Amino acid sequence: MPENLTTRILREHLTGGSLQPGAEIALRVDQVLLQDATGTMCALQYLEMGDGPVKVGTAVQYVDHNTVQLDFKNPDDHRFLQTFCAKHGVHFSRPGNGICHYVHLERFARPGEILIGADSHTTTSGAVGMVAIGAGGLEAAVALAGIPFELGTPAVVGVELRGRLPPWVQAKDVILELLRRRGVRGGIGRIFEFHGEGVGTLSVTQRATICNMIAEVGATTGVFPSDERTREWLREQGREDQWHPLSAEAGAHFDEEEVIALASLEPLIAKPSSPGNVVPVREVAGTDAAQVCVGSSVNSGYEDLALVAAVLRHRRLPTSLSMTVTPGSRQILDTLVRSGVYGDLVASGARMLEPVCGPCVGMGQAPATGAVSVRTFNRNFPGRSGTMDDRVYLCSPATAAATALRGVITDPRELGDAEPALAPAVSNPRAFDDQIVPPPPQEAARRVELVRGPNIQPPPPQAPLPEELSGRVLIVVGDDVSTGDLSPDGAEVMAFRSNVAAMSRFVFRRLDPAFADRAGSMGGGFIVAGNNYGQGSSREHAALAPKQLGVLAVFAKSFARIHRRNLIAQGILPFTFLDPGDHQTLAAGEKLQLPQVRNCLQQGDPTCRVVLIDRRLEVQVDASFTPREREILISGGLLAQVRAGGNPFSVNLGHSAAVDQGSPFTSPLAEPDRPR
Ligand code: MIC
Repeated sequence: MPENLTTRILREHLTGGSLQPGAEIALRVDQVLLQDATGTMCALQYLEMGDGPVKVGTAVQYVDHNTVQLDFKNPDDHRFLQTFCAKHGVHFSRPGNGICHYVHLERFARPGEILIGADSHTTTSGAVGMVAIGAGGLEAAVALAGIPFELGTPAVVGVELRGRLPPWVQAKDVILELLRRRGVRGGIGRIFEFHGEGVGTLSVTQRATICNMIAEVGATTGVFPSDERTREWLREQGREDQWHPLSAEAGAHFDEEEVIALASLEPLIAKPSSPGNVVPVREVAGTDAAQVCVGSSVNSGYEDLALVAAVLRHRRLPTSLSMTVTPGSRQILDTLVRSGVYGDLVASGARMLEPVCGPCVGMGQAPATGAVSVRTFNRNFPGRSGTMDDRVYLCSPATAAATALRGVITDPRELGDAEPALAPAVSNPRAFDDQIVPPPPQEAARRVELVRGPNIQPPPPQAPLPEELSGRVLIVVGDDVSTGDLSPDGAEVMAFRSNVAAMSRFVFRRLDPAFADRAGSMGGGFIVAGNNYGQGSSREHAALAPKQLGVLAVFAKSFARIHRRNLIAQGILPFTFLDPGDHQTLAAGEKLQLPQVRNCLQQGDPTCRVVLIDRRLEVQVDASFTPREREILISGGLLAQVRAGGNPFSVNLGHSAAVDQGSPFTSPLAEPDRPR
């Protein structure tokens, strides 16, 4: 049968299992992407598995999330990461170089390779024909250790693109169209592969926009072919030698099919407070907007910002409106300056931000009470902007520019038939290569001392699953709870990403401010949830922090992909209800017992029993874990399992001593003669 591109890349990297839908496979990893907000925990967990250089071809640590340095915590993380990289063979991209996904696309992404990244939008690199998958920090650490990445074989959805986008309709509208069709759960367990004549009409950065937000559909990733446009991109980046053509074979089979006629699309917008809440812009046109934010790991490319500048050239923003613009990388920033685009934006009254994640993760620029904020970002989960009852809309740069100009949500087609001409890009792609520091030779690396500040503390320990679990239901939540509710965005909480105990105080802050105290007084317990629990980011803190509070298992109608993996990696049992109606049965405060749960997993039973002690009731939950998942859960987590040498695909890390779990205010890692 003619093969699609996804299957080809997976097959070429297969180290175990077989490529049958749903069956477990193990994949050789070529590249690992890390960012600072998930990177510190990743590094600490790597050090708990072993020492020495990472065992992956290319690993890059970016600093782009926690860049608001309100006190010592974030700079301490940066310094720790910089020394970790130098000591362990990882490239280090200093703060200001840009948002990890843009810089990775510019400097490292390669057709045909596999990238695992500790960030859900790692999928962006699919734009050049990579299989690029987001994962938790611990899973990224395992990949750094050279252990293949394991997953259930995803279904491949072929998305045929026909024709060409009309004026004012952009790549963002293509992915918003997919979100309109499928919602935020419609991509779970799937890779979306784009093909058809319309593909060639899209540049690599347009493809990156689509791949970035494929994460919002819940997908494993998105993949574009590597074609002449890819070659053009790599040439512009001074890396044409890394190009080779890749595409699906003619008549390739796909498990599911979608067709998008590009010419028939219109400007779309996601209303508050879900990326899946998509309507045509014309339906909400005329809504007052107080803020417009352009940028983030999506729509921060040169063409995105140059279009906004062209719309605003020689115009002034309405006084009632505040606008921010974020370039995706130092290279893009430089191009904006050389091409005159920066000047046009400044003159319009826009606030120019540095190339970091910034307002996309609630690092400043929170909207005013009740105000509408129109953003080109990828997520608008409730409260993510920093304002708890925010009203954030997601749209393309064209719609954002038209909205900024008029002060009300505006369909950009109202600005005329043709888009304005863009200032030609004057760029110097390799000018900043030396800002990404390659790791030193091994001899020098050995002499590097890790510098670990007082806020950097080890993750909660992993202990084997006991024979039975008991405790109370701590909270019952509904559908689509995002990881932002478990591990909130913003400068205040994210500064505790390397201190799980401190961070755990903020779990469910928005939905139930007393949660942490209650979990503490009850000695831990269970979470009951609806569909798509843990949607959104890859932050394993959404599992680490509940673990710190003693959460033992989550019962949900369904789980988001990465969060489910993070729960398993941290030894929290993710059960789905056999009867979704049981979501109503398990009330908050209910005392539960899971008798013989260890045995249930050991036997591979398809279901486990949950006893409601006071009501003498019993419900059955789905326990159809894969053999590997069962093994991890029984060990108490992925770290425990790898350290016990239990990983079926594991390589010898050469070493497995634990990092000192002692005083957080001393730095055991900095002691040069400490045997490790
Ligand atoms: C996001 O967009 O939600 C983030 C912030 O980039 C996260 C990573 C994190 O929480 O550190 C993600 O996408 O995984």
